[in-house]
Amino acid sequence: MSDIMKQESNPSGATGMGRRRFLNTAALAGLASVAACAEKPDSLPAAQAAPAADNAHPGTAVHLKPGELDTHYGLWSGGHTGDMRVLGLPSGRELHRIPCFVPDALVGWGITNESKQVMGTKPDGSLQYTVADTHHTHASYKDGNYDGRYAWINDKINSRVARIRLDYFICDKITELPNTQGFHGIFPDKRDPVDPAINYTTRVFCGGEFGIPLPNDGHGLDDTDAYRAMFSCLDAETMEVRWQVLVDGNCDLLATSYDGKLAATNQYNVENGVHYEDMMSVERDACLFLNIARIEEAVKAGRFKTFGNSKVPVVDGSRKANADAKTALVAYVSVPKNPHGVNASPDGKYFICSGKLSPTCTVIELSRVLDWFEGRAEKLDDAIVAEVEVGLGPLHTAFDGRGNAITTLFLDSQLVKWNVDAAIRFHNGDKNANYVIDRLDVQYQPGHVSATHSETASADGKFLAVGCKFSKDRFLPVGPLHAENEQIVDISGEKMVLLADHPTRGEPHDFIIFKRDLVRPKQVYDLDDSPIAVKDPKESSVQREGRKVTVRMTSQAPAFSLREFRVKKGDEVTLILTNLDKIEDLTHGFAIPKYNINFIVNPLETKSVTFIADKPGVYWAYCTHFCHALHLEMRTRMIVEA
Ligand code: RUQ
Ligand code: CUA
Ligand code: CA
Repeated sequence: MSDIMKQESNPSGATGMGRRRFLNTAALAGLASVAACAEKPDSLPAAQAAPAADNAHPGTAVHLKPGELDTHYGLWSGGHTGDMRVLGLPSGRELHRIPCFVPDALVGWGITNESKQVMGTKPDGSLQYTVADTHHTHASYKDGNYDGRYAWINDKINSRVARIRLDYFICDKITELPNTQGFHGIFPDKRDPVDPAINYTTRVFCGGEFGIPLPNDGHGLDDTDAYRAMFSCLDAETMEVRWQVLVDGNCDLLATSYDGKLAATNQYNVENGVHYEDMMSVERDACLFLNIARIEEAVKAGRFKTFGNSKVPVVDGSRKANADAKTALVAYVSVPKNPHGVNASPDGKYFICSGKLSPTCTVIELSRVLDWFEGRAEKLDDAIVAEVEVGLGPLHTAFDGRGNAITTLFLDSQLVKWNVDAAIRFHNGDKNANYVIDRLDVQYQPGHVSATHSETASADGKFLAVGCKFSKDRFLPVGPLHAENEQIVDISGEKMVLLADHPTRGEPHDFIIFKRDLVRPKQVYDLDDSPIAVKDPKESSVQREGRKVTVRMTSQAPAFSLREFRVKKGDEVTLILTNLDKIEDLTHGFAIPKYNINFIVNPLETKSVTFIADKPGVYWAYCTHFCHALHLEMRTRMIVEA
């Protein structure tokens, strides 16, 4: 084991004062090589030992018997695959993937007309984008807890937000943010800032990470001082962008308060740098607090601009325009060097901002931020009620609902469990306040962490999942790219107990975990969900209007309602297929060889595809989803006449 590894795996107590330092470039380079180096298996640290008997507690069983159901759902960002993963927890079994930003041949996502409409197309009908980089996923709230209506997920590459309906587990809307590049953090609000009757999510906030010229139309290319980033607010129902706030620095992760009044985003680039050295050149960056009611008043009063072709009102959230608390829309709270995650504690009192390049977490009391906005406090920095060392490379924080925070330490490869109240006492001079309760080595370099109902008022501290960016020796090698390691940890006792490793293909990022009874997934569609449904096999038809041909068809195991259909070479064919099987899970597929078409239709679901019949011949369109003993026989002939 290398010395640096040993030093990093210090399992006990608060970090020594000797380690209190901000990381510089050289230190980071050294530590990065620890993460990346291919060490021989025998030189790696031993796996986590089984907990000693006195640490043992009833805990969480991850190994379910065959047929046993998980108690929780997990909604996971899929990363590069542009989809949302649905896991059963605590087993970690993957149940489903909901395609959002990237085509998918099971669902026919990006292939059917309906999905293309959601994804967005170019004038020629092809998809606007086919790549994505999803990071964060969060769900809608009511009364401080998830309400099972919607989830949202971001695409950082093309600044898009996808909404998932949690009844059908499908993506139903995608919005592309204007004036934004590198859209990173996302978080729904938890209630209305003004109207107490609206105790559920009506807005979704989005943080833009990269500064760009505004509008980004070819002007000001090298005027990097004028590059700016944007914070956006979407309407949760319509998914339209309501307003934006132009900020100095950048937005990264997001959190929202339980009273709806504040949203926060951490900044690692107050320097407005364009190179990484510039971005880490000052010792303190910021955590921004946005006063939602004031921003919406400013928009109403017409105090906004627009940029380029976008009609979205943009208010001024720059430091200069927001120095006066009485009128400020945004408060810039100073936090240490290049912070990462910001997370809202379940008691509604604090936002915790992780230091990343500083070994600290900063605890910011929300009522004090509001005091500043409302003229009751002079100094904004008084809102910082603790800034305590937790270990090297703190990134994200989960909560157990018992006053403890659990933070990932990327460089230390650890989870640290610390008590927020004790940290505040320590910060106020009580050096006997031992705020660090436990440390657990994880394998390795953890990023995201989330616990059962972690960022809700119902956080119950049962178990958590931690997304480790490197698995090194934990799984069979599969070429140069190793699996990442998602670990399940029991947090129900004082000591954290590692329960299981799960390999996952990179790079999944963030997730939420909630009780299974929060959602009631529908088992069959309603025929009326689609305005073009073919409700009876007798309605099956092939209709021609000039060169446009519409083929209407149904499926019922083991047959399609048309045994064949004829079109002419060069026709534009629209094929509409309704699955009239009504039994849950009796799904059929529909593929046409050489025409790049494949999709499924679930019970009573309707989908359509449009294509040019440019290749004459016989094409057996067949069922691609095993449905019946005669599944292989379930086919129809598309005959394309020359
Ligand atoms: S952020 S590892 Cu997009 Cu994932 Cu913190
Ligand atoms: Cu229908 Cu297989
Ligand atoms: Ca910085």
